[in-house]
Order: sequence, then structure tokens, then C-alpha cells
Amino acid sequence: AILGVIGLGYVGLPLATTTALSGFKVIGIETNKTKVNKLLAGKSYVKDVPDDDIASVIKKGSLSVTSEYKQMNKMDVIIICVPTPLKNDNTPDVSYIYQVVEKIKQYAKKSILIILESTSYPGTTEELIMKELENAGWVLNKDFNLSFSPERVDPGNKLYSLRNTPKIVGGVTQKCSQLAGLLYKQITNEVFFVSSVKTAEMVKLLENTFRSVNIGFINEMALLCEKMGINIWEVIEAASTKPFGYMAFYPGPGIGGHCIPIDPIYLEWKAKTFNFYSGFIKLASKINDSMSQYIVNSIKQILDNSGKSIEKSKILIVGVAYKKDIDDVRESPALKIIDLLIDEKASVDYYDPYVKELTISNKTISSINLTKENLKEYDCSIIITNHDNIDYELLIENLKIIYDTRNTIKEKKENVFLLGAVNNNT
Ligand code: SAJ
Repeated sequence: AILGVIGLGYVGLPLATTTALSGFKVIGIETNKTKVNKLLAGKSYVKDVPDDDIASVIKKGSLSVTSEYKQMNKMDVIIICVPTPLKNDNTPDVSYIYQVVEKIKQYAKKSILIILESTSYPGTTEELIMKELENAGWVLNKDFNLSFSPERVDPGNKLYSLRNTPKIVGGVTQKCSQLAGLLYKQITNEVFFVSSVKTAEMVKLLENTFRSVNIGFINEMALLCEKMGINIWEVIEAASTKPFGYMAFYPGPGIGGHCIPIDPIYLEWKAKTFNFYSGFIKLASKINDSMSQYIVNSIKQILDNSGKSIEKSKILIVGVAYKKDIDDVRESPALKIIDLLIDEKASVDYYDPYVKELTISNKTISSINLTKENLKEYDCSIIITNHDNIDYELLIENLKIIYDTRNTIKEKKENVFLLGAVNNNT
């Protein structure tokens, strides 16, 4: 069977490479020609996919990549991994899925198995794919079979991958479910079937909304602990000693990435169509989004207390990726914090070993080099993303003030202030 993967991004490229490595003949369709050319040159652009995996499947011909949708007519299975972002009005943008369905109508052969992996609200698979194909005269279970299976990989996670993370499958019919299960059983250790396609869509949203709500909660607790002169990080460490019934989340500068900030809004939007208003989702988003301003206010206070005004202060942001040890800056809280600092007329630089350049309100700045001389120039610095490969000793010795949003610097230092802990100077 020839496998088609539509969209070779953070979801599609690992999927296409893993399936090609496990013996499938895979055709990847990617509309971004720069990405296609990189892959053809044996180069990866997704951190979790090594260059030589790409090079070997391309060389062997088990993975072929193209921008041409007409290649769909060679596919027996089509797995849709296109982006599902938000529109400017914060509502779901499912236009990429819609476009793929139009191409399926045009090029795909009948008896195709279609699996949607892109995260979306419950009902998308049936409303957007099944209905569209049936309106075009395609007959379910004859001309096409259709399932939803959420991608559940955690970017940068070394322990869990596609193979050892149970794959959730929900089909429009039993047969659809079984067919998708047959496929995934060959590339993952465990397939977990659910009774409907909406259930499968909801599983993913529950997982990520659970994270957003718990992060919002612990951020609120961090602010409370600051008021009470208690160190939230110590409280979490102690609470985590409970062998059951507690799961640690950590305060931070807000949430980034292409999932956690977005998926709960998909669910909230769908809930509203049932006149159901989720307080948790809205509150969590509000708290998480407010962390950037909170941190800038704390910086202002700390600088004031040391006789400086934030205006004209030189501030260094340490770590701009949306989470540690990866290079992805999408929706990173660092971007918001830099914008807010610039609004306060501070002059802002950043250092991130994974992110060479950053475009902030269409100005491109590049990471500074971490040298003693450079560090001494700054009035204050903020650790936003605590990559493991940063020399924190060098920072502590050479930076006047460090505001730590990730509890990176464990020893108590006069010049180190910690989000969520009593800071004698604030
Ligand atoms: N964050 C906190 N405090 C925490 C955990 C995370 O502030 O306790 C922040 C992170 O800094 C980051 C954001 O939240 O900015 C999202 O972090 P994340 O750990 O959820 O990482 P993602 O979005 O890269 O990956 C998540 C997956 N994460 C885990 O399972 C740990 C998982 O929820 C999904 O499989 C994945 O999104 C996805 O693709 O949906």
C-alpha cells in the first residue's frame, strides 16, 4: 500500500519518516517548496527528525516528497497533517483541511482510506471531510473510509515517540476504524480504539486543555505565593512527593507552541455552538496570557528598587524558544515580553543557543554571544526559557540582575529574583 502524508510539518514529517523507515512506500505532499528542496537534499527542519533519517529514506526511495497534489492518485491511504491555526478573530481556521479535501475530490482514487491527524474540534472530520465527499457523490465505505487519529508526540521528548505512545483511533464507521487500526499497528506499539470519530477528536482536546488549565492554575498559585512570601517552587517540590493524586505543573512566563495555546480555544469555540461557556478554558487562557505583563511589571519594580528606570535600561532575554531544548519560537511568551519591554522603551537583546535570529514587529535581531564583556553591559536579564546547554554560572557571575521565570538558578543569590517566590527587593 502506498501511504500519503499531506503536510510535512511537526506532525507530518516525523510520521512520513517513521513510516518510510518501517518499510512503507510513502509520498509526502508539502506545498512549501523550500521545505521540499531541503528534504530532497537530505536535510531535516524538524528537530526530532535527524538529517540522516531523511537522507536514507529519500535515497532509498521509500519516501518521495513533492508539491504536486496530483500524486494523490497513487495513494491508498491519505493521512492529513496540515496546520489548524486560529484566525485573527480567534476562531478555528480549518481552511487547510478544506483545501486538502478539494484536492482529494480532484485527484484521489476511489476506495481511499483517509485519516485526519490535524488537531481540530469534535465534528470536523464528519462536517468537513465526510459531508464534502458525500456531497461530491463519494460513497462512504465504498469510495472512501474515514478516521481521526490525533498526533500525540511531545516535541523534543527523548523518551516518548510515535512508536511508544498509544495511538487513539476513531472511525466514522467500525470498518473505517479497523482499517486505520491495521495501518497504525504497523508503526506503533499500541492502538487504542474509541467508539466514534468525535470521541477521538475530543481526546486530543481534553489532553491539551488539561495542560492549559493546570498551567493557568499553577501560574495563579505562583502569584498568590509571592503575595504570601512563600516559594511556589518549594511547595510544588514538596507536593510532588505525594506518590499518588498529584501531578506537577510549573509556573512560567506563559504558554507557547502550536498546540497548548490553540487547542483549548478550538474546544471553547465548539462548546459555544452548544451555548456552553467553559469558565476553565477562558480563565486559564486569561491567566497564561497575563504572565508576560506580570513579568514586565516585576522587572520594572526590581529596576526601580535598584534606582533605575526601565526606560533606556539594557535588558537581556535568556532563551526565546517556546520551551527548553528546542528551537521553535512559535507563540513563544518571549516574543510578547520583548514587545512589552520595547513599549516601555527599554533596549532589548536576547541570547538563545537554538535560535540564531528573531523577527520582532518586522525587525530581525540575532542572538548575542555569551561573553563576560557582553553580559556586563546589561542592567537586567530575564530567563524565559532555560535550555540545558546554557552556562548559568557565567550569567550569575556577570549579570547585575537576573529575573528567573523557570527556577533555573537553585542557589539563593542577591541578584537573582524568582517568579513565584518572595523576592526581598520587590
Ligand atoms: N509550560 C508551563 N508549565 C508547565 C508545562 C508547560 O509553563 O508545567 C509551558 C511550556 O513552557 C510551553 C507550553 O506550556 O511554552 C506548552 O508546553 P508543553 O509541555 O505542553 O509542550 P508542547 O506544546 O511542545 O507539547 C504538547 C505535548 N506536551 C506534553 O505532553 C508534555 C502534548 O500536550 C501534545 O502531544 C503536544 O503538545 C501536541 O502536539 O499537541
